[in-house]
Order: sequence, then structure tokens, then C-alpha cells
Amino acid sequence: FLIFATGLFLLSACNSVKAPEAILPIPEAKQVEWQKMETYAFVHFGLNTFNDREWGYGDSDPKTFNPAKLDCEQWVKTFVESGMKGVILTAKHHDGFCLWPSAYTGHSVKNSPYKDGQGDIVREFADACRAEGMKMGLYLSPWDRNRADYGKPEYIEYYRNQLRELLTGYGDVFEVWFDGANGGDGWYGGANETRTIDRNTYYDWPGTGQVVRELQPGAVMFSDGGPDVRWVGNEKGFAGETNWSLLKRADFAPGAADREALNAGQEDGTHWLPAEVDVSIRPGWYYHEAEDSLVRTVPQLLDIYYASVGRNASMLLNVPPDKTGRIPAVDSLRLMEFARALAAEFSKDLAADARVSASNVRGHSGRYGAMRVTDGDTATYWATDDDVRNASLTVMFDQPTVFNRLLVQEYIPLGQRVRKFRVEALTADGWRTLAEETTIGYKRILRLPTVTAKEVRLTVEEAKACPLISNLQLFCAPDVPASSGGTVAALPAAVPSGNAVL
Ligand code: FUL
Repeated sequence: FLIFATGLFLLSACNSVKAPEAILPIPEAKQVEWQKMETYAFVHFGLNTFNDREWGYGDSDPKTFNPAKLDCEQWVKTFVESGMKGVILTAKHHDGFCLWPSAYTGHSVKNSPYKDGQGDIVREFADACRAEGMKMGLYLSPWDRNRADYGKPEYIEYYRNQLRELLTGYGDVFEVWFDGANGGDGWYGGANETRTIDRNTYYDWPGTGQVVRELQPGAVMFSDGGPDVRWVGNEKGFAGETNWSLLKRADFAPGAADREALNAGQEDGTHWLPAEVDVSIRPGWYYHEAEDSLVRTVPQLLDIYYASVGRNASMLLNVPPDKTGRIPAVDSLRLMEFARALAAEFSKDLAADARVSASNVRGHSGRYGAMRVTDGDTATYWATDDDVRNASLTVMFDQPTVFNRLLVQEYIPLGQRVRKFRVEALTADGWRTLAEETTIGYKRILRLPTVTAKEVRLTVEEAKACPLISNLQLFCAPDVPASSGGTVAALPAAVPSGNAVL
């Protein structure tokens, strides 16, 4: 009876501990789901591919578009094999050319030799995504250098009509991509002139966003200023080391944004607006033969991964198909090698079997105990008492253990909290500080010096509210040549099944 009564008492003590309150702003469920995707692909493909252009002027002839071996399955399989969870296609870029037979323009696949004008590449892409279980995203450029009415109110109607075609005809869309390049010179139906628009008002973004909300309520919208996912302020592949998923959203509009603020987010932001790192595997976004030797190396891709996913952002990696309509072998192979390298970085979680203790546990409750960070469940978390903003977790190994990576996650459904943290290791020479950092957010991964340690301590030194840590992992990654090395010789050959998609 005594044991039963004690059990009951403990149980009720557990249950009586008040859950932490959210610290606003917090993410919507779809933003949390989006963030869990971590890596996904970008596909720039269109008339530019055939005219060796990056920003088509709007005057390229649709007759030049003829991908003889177009194979969307090959694209999507390549991305699945490389561990990506989704893919976003440029349904229309700034040159106005549409990869689907839009009812509102002739500047599309309809007037190309591809399948004698009967083709619909958005359809083929959507079918391939569905077949492979990949999430599908679409890019519809607001700027259109082909349209005679660009800059006039009529164009907004045209733009929304196209958005409706894309968001009703092809199934579920996880992300709608609104780029910030806006206005400037173009063909504009033969006018050949420069047109400037007011970036803040011309598109009536709230009205356009409404179309997306109505037709695809589960989709997140990307632009410089969200409303759901923000640009990271550069196209080089890095988020700020300090990266808040918060922004004063009203101060930002597509094409008119403070890049530094986008890179770091704003601790006092009014909205939950996490960063997406868009970057290309090649110098350009579109395929150019001259860039075949310039495909990013595995060490460079790893650098991008650590500077995006490793810094509380997502990694949107562009891999452009060539004129045949397939992803070239060099890019495809590189992706397989990248996936292999990533798997090697995170092959065994050394913290999983270690003991973990905490300097403070919310209400002494097992529900918020230290072991919640190693239980493999990011829905549970270690929490401190409300007034404790400086606290540590210590991982204790049975044997001295070699490690060089630390992965830590906050429980973001209740808000981003940590402002400052430190990582220390108990080595043969005593405690050694390995890193002093700022934000964590959804995920932070640190590349640390390789040390042998008996214990590893993560101390949250400052937080907006009591810290909530859902996951802590330690790894020992192999030595990879520095990113300037440009060789992948040290890595094992590409995964065998990867060959299927070459
Ligand atoms: C930018 C565009 O101007 C580039 O061409 C590319 O599409 C990139 C992803 O977004 O805004």
C-alpha cells in the first residue's frame, strides 16, 4: 500500500507542476511542420535554360524550349535519394514563360515544340512528387518581363488568375515562393522599357496572400517578409550565427528589406518568421554548360548545411536540369556524395546511451527532467522553473569519449527563448570551453574541435524565459577536407541506388 500511495503522490506531484507558458510570438503548426523538413530542393527550369540566360528579358521565343528527354521522375528521385523532403519548381520566372499551359497567356509550353504544345511540365512534376511522396512547392515570379500590362492594375488580376490555376490544378502545395526581384527593364509586350513599381503597394500582397490561404491553407508563403517564411538576406548559403525566428513583419516587403535583419531575425520581432536559405549548387540558378566544372563540392555543401540547418534555418538547394530536361550526372552524383557525407557526420548519437543531469528541473518533475533531451522524442523537453534562466545539462559518459559535433534543439511550439549558451567538456586537463554561442531555435549544430571527454556540459546563460530543450545529441564526425579542397576522394562511392537516377 505504501508503495502504491507513494506512487500516487508522485504522480499527482508530477501532474500538478504547471506547464511552461508560451513566450510570444509562437509558430503556427504548419510552420513547425515546414521547419522539420530541413532540406529541400529548388528547380530553376524554363526558357532561360535554352537561351543561356539567368534573367530572360521576356522576349525569348517559346519555340526554343524543347527538352527532348524531360524526366521529372529523375529530378524527384534524385532529391529523394539525397534525403530531401520537398522540391520547389519555377512554374514562371521573371521572363514570364509558363511551364504549364496557362489559359491566360500564349507565352508558355503551349507554343513550344515540347510534346507538340500538348505538354504540361507542372503536371509531370506534380505527378512525380506524388509518386515519390515528395512535398511540392511552386515559384510564380511576381515580376513578368513578357507582359504588356506589367506595372498596371490589370497585371495583378493576371497574376492572381495564374496563382489560382497553379493552386487548384495540381494537388497539395507545401510552399509558395514569391521572390523579391521586382520591376526594371523588360520586353513588356514589345515596349522595351524600364518600369518601376511601388514594391510596398503594387502587388497588394495581403490580397494575393488571401488567394493562397483560401486555396492551399496548408501552404507556407515565402518572401523577404514572409508572411510565413522569410528570406535569409543573401543567396550565398548562410544564416546568421545569431538567428531568431522572429521579425517585425510589417517593416518588410518583397524586394524592400533590410538584409542584416533578415539574416539574424529580430529578438523582439512581432511575428514568427523563420529563415530559409536559398542557394544554388552552381554559380547560376539556371543550367549553363560553362558552369559544369563549378558544381559545389561536398565540403562546400556541408558548410552550407551547417550554416543553414545548423543555424536554425532550412536549406533550399537549387539543382537545375539541363537542356535535355534531366539533372546532369555531375550534380546528381554530387548530391549522392553529399547525402553520404551527411550520414557520416551524424552516424551515431553518443549522448543517447549516456546519463544526463540538470542543474534545475521544473518542479522536480520527471516530466521535465534532463532525460527528456535524450529520449529521441522532440515533443518532450527539459524545462527549468520559471525564474531560472541560467541552467545546465550535463552528459556523463561511462568511458572517455571522442566527439566533435553538438546538436541541440529548443521546443519551439512554446517560442524561441535561448539568447546565449556555452558548451564545455571535461577532458583529462579539466573543464574546457568549446563554444560560446547565442541562439538555438529549432535546431543548432556546432562543429567543435575534436576532444576526448568524460562529461559534456551545455549551459544556457541567458534566455527570454525558462529554457525548454527538446533534444541534445553528440557525434564524432570523420575528418572532411576543408571546403577549399574541392575533392570528395576521401568519401565512399555514391549509394548504389543513386545510380538509378543518373
Ligand atoms: C531571385 C531571382 O531574381 C533569381 O533569378 C532566382 O530565381 C532566385 C531564387 O530568386 O529573386
